[in-house]
Amino acid sequence: MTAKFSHAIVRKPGENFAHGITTSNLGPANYDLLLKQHEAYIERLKSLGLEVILLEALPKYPDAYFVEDTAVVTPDVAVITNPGATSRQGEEITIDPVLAKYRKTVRIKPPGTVDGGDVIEAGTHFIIGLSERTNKEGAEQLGGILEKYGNTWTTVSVEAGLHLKSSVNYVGKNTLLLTENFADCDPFNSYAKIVLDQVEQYAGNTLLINDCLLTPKGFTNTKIKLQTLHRPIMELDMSEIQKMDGGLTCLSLRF
Ligand code: CIR
Repeated sequence: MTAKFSHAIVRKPGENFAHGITTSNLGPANYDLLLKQHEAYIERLKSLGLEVILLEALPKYPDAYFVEDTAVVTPDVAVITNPGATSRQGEEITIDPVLAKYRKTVRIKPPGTVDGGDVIEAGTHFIIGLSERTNKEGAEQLGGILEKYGNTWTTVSVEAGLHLKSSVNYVGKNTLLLTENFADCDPFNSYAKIVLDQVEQYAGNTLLINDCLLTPKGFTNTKIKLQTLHRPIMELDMSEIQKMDGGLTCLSLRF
């Protein structure tokens, strides 16, 4: 069973968003369009019945609207991360009191680092990507906390892409949507797999909200493949957010 979400935390992108970290070569993002895409994302979450908690931009942290990286929220606990990028450390401090209204919060402590974008939640099983942002120490701390609440966990090495969820996402029905280079990884053996076309890798960042799949606009073959799951599919234009290395999951914390 996948958790049903009733809430989402999002944060407005700040005017200085362009100072955020990016490796993309898609050109500069347009702020007005980025804001419009962010607003459309919020409206979509609301239309799916979620109560959306909108936080103000954090001028000191141009990447702070990628709130997913600051916590891992389960039905029982909110684990506040220690983000792996130095320029993002401190974002999590502002998320703790917001989540504390809904869950007991527990912190990942240095030298452990974790970005929420590296953590796949598939029911009560968690797959933690070891990446440039999430280290072994952080994964072990997180795994230990998850275990305390009756969950299981494993790790997988992230050799390509920024975060694990840049390439692999749980889309319900015991199925993972993933890029070809993750298709043969052992931790994914017990799942059905939908493998993305090489040219549609970005659509790997598809977000399951309750029974609906939110997927980035313009990835036709992925949409066709997702139709085999017999769930409603909704597309959102993510062009500007993609330019900042972000995707659909990154923009919210769901619980
Ligand atoms: C970063 O590099 O940290 C941001 N520019 C993008 C973060 C995307 N977050 C995510 O995939 N969970």
